[in-house]
Amino acid sequence: MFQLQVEIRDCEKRAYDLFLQNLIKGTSHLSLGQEAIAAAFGAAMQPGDKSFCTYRGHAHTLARGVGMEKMLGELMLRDIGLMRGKGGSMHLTSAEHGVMGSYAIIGGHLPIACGSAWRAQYLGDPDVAVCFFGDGTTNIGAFHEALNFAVVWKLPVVFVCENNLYMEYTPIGDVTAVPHPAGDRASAYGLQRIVIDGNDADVVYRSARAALEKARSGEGPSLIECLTYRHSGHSRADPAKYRPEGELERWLERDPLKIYRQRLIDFGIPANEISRIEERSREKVDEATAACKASPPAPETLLTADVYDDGGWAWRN
Ligand SMILES: Cc1ncc(C[n+]2csc(CCOP(=O)(O)OP(=O)(O)O)c2C)c(N)n1
Ligand SMILES: [Mg+2]
Repeated sequence: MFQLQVEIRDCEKRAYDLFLQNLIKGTSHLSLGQEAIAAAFGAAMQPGDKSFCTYRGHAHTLARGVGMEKMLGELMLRDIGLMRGKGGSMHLTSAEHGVMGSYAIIGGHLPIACGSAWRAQYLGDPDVAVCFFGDGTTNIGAFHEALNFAVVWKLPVVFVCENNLYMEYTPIGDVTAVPHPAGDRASAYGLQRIVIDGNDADVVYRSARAALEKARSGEGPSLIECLTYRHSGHSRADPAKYRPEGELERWLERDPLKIYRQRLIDFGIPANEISRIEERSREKVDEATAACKASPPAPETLLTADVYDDGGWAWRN
């Protein structure tokens, strides 16, 4: 989990650098500071499980085993990218890895995750749907509809709220009736209130394992609220000036990588072994960046590829 967190951090930082170099176009939303949640769930999930994430989905996609080359290549809209450059940052999808899409419409993917879980239940498949979303999403109707539906049908789905205190630029506390936007609403759906430290990967891992086992054994859904903080702005156009002074610094003290690095040292892992993981991650990002830069842009023919299930399109015009 340490390696995964380091790799996600380095990959996200590189994505930012590439944007500044004008090699990544359009917007994107980084998970800097929120790595522990994706890494812990990535470690706890089984290969057949399905994940559903938002536009802030680079971390969750990497955590399911999608390589850095495919990730950065997709952000750079290169042929080497995960979807050959057709999707970009906000639509990362890889059915092969169980990454069933990144959704830009707030709350839109919660009912879709229910659909996936319903399919598994109906067919008797063992996979669980894990749905990641932000605190702001809890004020959207689809959140409440999906929770009710999942509980009534006892669906194998785990809802994971990443409470980073902000919905775009608005503090979630200013617009929400309860202090914990997901946890405090769980009882309305007959669910246990689970509010955890989302910056400690071990804490998230234990909670993830319990919820996945519950879902897999036919005991129905869970709702987990993970407390965390994004180190940068909402998207890269956002300098995050609206945050009160000292808030970022306080959260940097609780940086998930810092916490986990210290945990490894406390466990007696030699410092050089930890550094080796960090160095290897930087090398991997450099190698991936070079491969992406060498890759051609997405071909124009891609525009009309994969539009129809049967592969054809011309005869429809
Ligand atoms: C239905 C809908 N309304 C508004 C938006 C614009 N929007 C994009 S991100 C965002 C904030 C979401 O905040 P949160 O759920 O806390 O996720 P975070 O960005 O913090 O991860 C909003 C309002 C949208 N994408 N979809
Ligand atoms: Mg948020």
